[in-house]
Amino acid sequence: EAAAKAAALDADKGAPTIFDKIINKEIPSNIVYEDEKVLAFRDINPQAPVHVLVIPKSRDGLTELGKADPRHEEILGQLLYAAKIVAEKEGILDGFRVVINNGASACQSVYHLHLHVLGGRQMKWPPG
Ligand code: DGP
Repeated sequence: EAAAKAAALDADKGAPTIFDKIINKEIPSNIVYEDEKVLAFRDINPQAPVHVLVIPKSRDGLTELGKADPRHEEILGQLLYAAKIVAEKEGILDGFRVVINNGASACQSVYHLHLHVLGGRQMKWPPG
């Protein structure tokens, strides 16, 4: 928990991120779903039996959800729909959670918008 907070505070919000390298296949990832606009791959530090990140292939200013403006409406819908496809592929449609951490106080550590798709266990509420 402390490490996550430290990483969040250290993040440079404007810089290219590790996700660019994942998108460009410069570093390997375990891809679950891909289309023209969206990439979904397994989180390196899974918090549930299924933990997949869904990202736009083009960041286009979407370092975080709070930076969204009307031009992002279409990709935001595509990301959420891709989260459903991932849940279906992973067999967790009966129960899954979609999370977006926005900003340091939410422990966002990578400034390229991403949806966490979590499932495969009983999720708790409220989240931490
Ligand atoms: P967040 O804290 O919401 O910004 O989540 C960022 C997530 O990205 C975190 O759960 C760990 C994951 N992550 C960071 N670096 C890598 C990587 O190189 N590969 C993969 N697969 N996931 C990564």
